[in-house]
Amino acid sequence: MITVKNFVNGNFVSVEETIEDINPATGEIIANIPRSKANDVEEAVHAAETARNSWSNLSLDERRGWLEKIANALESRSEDIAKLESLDTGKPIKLARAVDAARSVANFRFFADFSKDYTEEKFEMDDATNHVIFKPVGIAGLITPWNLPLYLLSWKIAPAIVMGNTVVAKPSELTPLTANLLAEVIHDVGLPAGVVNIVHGLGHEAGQTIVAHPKVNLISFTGGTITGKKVAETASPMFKKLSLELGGKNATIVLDDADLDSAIPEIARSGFLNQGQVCLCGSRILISNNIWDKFIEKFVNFIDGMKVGDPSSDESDLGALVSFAHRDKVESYIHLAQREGGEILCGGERPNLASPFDKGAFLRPTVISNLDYQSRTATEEIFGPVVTLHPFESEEEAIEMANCTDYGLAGSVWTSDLVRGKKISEKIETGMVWVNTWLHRDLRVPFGGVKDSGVGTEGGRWSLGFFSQPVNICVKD
Ligand code: TXE
Repeated sequence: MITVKNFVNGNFVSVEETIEDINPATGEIIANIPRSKANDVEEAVHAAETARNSWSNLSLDERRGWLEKIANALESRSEDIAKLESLDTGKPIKLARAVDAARSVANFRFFADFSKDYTEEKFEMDDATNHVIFKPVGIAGLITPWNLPLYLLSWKIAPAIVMGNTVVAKPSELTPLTANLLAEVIHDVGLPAGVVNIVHGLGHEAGQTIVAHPKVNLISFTGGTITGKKVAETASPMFKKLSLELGGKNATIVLDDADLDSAIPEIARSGFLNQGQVCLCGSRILISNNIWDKFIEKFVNFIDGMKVGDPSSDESDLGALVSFAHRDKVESYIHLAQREGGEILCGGERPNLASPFDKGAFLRPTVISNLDYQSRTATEEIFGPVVTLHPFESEEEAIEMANCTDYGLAGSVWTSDLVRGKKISEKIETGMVWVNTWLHRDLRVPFGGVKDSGVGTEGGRWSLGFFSQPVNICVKD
């Protein structure tokens, strides 16, 4: 049993009440974590405020050096990250190693390196020079979800602190363990006290208190669209800098000239990576009528062969969903799909697993066809191992179908004609589109959605811009 404490002002501190943390693959309680209240958040904000001046007075190079130290120390604990992430989320350990552990280290290393040129911009006039400098915003409130816990927390902490802000972060109460590991790493490397504070607890308590705190100047939130609306309702009238990375219902468009043998494993990855619990997952697959039968046969065969089970086994392609409540939600969408006339081509039920995994929140990967593309199942975010298939006649129809949801995060197009692929991508109303690939990330590029998928853009210089305040100093010659 792991005991998790808050990390405030460089110390690990207990709070009065705790919450149980459950391993969703077995139902076992694995940790007790703090249920922080307003006074606990207050202490963290006070620590962040006290550390503000000295941290922002360090040079950019000095702060970059701290990021490198954190990256190296995190890297030496990569296997611990993978194990804890797999235990806490139910995801396969091979995924936690390749994605969660690797990317968490890479985030610190990337921003340490990439920020070196983000110093000052100059705009000359005939008789004056404008110097644009980048100041810290102040105290950053960072709120993160359970699907990619340390990956997303480090994606926010690294640019926030390198630009001179101090941080109060609240990880998801469902997956607190790797945030705790990061606190240990930060403690071990000796980062100045109060620069990063981590407060555990419930969203409507600790999370809401951070968002509403008058001394927290900036909020970066990743999570569900409904929660994002609540965060915006609180933060916007307080004129806080706000970034909301919310949900998606991303379309995967398969044109008739796609090379199905190479595309299908990638389309399957895009539908089912992390049990379909990635905001970028391609959960609506739009398929040209000309290849509909061929696609279905190959795709369903591939998905049926995916192995669901013990997350610690290298054999498992899918592990457990993050919680029993979340599996209930995903299953309720499978039932809705049946009521909406959908035909389940594979999955749709829980797998038969041996003890202790018979008690876990597992679900077989599910493929559904025969649904109207405007049905609720095909337009609402399910965030689980469920994809729907829809035929189209023409490119125009595919684009109309892709754009018919309230979301606008990502999408992918599969074709052997790259010009055609790029042309279609330009018409898709999302923040990101991949052609013949998916989740192929370059950390320098903008990341963010349109419509109900959020506001604000992170990634590369967009993150550095968000976590800093540009100030123009115009000097007359
Ligand atoms: O996330 P929440 P939930 C989607 C997905 C999922 C749905 C709900 O569809 O089924 O959202 O998931 C904190 N003020 N995504 O309910 O509530 C919370 O403690 C401040 C997509 O589990 O959005 C956690 O730290 N904070 C998504 C974080 O918000 C609050 C990833 C996210 O939790 C709060 C996760 C409040 N009032 C779910 N209420 C993605 N975009 O990747 C909650 N929180």
